[in-house]
Amino acid sequence: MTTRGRKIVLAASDSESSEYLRSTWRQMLLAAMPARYANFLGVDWSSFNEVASDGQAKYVPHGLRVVEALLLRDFSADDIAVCYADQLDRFVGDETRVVGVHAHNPLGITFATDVYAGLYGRECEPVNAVEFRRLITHPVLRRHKPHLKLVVGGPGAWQIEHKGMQDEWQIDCLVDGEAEDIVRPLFRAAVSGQEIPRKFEGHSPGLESIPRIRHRSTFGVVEITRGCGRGCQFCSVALRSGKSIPLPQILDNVRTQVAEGADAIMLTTEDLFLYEQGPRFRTNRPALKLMFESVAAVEGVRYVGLTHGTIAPAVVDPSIIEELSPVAVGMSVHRHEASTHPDKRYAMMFVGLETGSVRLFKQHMKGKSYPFRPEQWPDVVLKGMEVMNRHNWFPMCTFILGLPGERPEDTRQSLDLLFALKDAKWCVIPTLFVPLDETRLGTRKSARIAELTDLQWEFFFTCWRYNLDFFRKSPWVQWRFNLGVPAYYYLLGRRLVGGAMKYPLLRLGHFPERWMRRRLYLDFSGRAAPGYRVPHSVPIPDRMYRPELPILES
Ligand code: B12
Ligand code: SF4
Repeated sequence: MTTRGRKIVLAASDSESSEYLRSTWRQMLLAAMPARYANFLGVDWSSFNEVASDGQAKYVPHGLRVVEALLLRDFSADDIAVCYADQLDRFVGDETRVVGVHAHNPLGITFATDVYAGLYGRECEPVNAVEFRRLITHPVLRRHKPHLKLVVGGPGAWQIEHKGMQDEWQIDCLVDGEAEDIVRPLFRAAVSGQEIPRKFEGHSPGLESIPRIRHRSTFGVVEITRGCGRGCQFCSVALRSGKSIPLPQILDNVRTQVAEGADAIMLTTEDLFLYEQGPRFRTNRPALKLMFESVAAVEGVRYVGLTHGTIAPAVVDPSIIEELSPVAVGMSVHRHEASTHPDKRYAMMFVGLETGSVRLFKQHMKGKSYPFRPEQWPDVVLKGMEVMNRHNWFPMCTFILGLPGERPEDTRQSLDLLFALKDAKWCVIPTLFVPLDETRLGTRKSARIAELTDLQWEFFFTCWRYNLDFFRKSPWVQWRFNLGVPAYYYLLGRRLVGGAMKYPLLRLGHFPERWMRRRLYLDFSGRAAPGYRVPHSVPIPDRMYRPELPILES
């Protein structure tokens, strides 16, 4: 049987589209979990993506919705279908000319993903990679390849070039970076059968080029800013020029999501505190508050979630956190016993802490602490965490192990900072350095699991020990886990990475500290106090920086 198909088909993989239980955690787990063991660990994802009655996807990653909105300026809705892998053969047919695929993390080789799958063996791929391959090698694409062009774009498109998979997957064009100015001419050319370039580099578009979306995005993602000027050398979004999306456009996008069944909105940004910022990264408190309250007031919105934010603004002006909390905490989907909110809710925001080493901080990310100096970074982290926790913000923080030039004393400083955060309410995710293409560290060497030092393993597993202790639900599960730790080490871990992980891993499994005291840097026996303390206040050294002035007057 032949299908006519749609002229343009847009697709995203199941694991990148999933919003099961409104849990970003779960989606991130899918990105990091070894596919081979996913079923065994009881993790399902495909069956949870909802499909509309005509077979189209109910929600896909926001970037693909932006592409769709741009294409709807040149093509009619009947020319375009947006779907998941399982429905591709309903829409790709004889008349299809372009298939556009979104790639968030297509090979699972970015921060935090391959490291976790790698703990199960080199040949273990994360779920994301397996799901993306299932989509991009779908038989219907091969069958109709002679008359269609395959275009892949999204924040992870670089991974395909990096791993040399473009030809094997018969991808005609890879689009790297922001695509507002590229999509329309590219798809018009492809639809009319013209040759298209093998690769396009996107550049930051003008604000007016970013369209209002027409259909629902995964997790109700609504962009509030794009770009970030803090300039961290390992970060790809550092290269995007900064802008805030106008409030009417934000609210239209919220209404679009709600009209299609979303009850949760995720305010998406590289840094929440950059929204309508003033000079020198000054937080625009009134604008932020108005935006939060306006989004929360849209009928049908039950939950509001956050993506990323820096920690320095919470130290500059703690009242920002307090003022945003009625929405950020009160409408959060997350709950934890440690919250003092009446419904036990807490706000979760991704915060990149990355290192405790002032030397590495200065070298690779000194803009992150502004208006504070790099030397104040540990104080900024400790004070910022105190402020956030006080208002029931339990951030999810990342650290990067193996940054270029990392020495043992740098890892020790990160361990010292980690130890000082032992009572914090947070989740801490250790990741390994990955040189993202086109970043300033793009040509440097990746950190590798097999080369981690014993100090780095100690950092890695101490983070997870904190997380287990903070998020543990049942002592029975914990007990089973503790027993599994030595089994994992002797059956697999030792063979994969050698002995460097042994004692840190035993700490993860709650083995008595007296067995490990002489083998590990941090003393968990209770006799040693952390080297850092939460400061009473952190002075702002830049006299030109005047947080007390209203934005317009500074
Ligand atoms: C929201 C978000 C999430 C959410 C929701 C993800 C989802 N599936 O919808 C959550 C929290 C779940 C998440 C998880 C992860 N994320 Co995420 N996420 C983001 C965030 C903050 C916003 C994405 C977004 O919607 N941006 C706005 C849209 C408009 O931008 P865009 O997607 O890039 O789309 C543009 C272009 O890429 C292009 N485009 C997009 N699709 C297509 C398709 C075609 C055909 C074409 C031509 C063009 C095109 O056009 C768009 C307009 O310019 C970004 C950071 C950022 N600000 O972009 C990180 C980011 C994309 N995530 C990242 C990572 C690493 C992850 C995880 C792997 C984290 C982890 N270790 O677990 C997981 C993977 C999850 C998964 N299963 O895929 C990295 C990607 C790094 C990389 N380049 O490889 C980013 C850049 C964050 C960072 N700074 O490190 N993420
Ligand atoms: S602060 Fe965050 S988004 Fe901005 S450049 Fe640094 S890592 Fe990237």
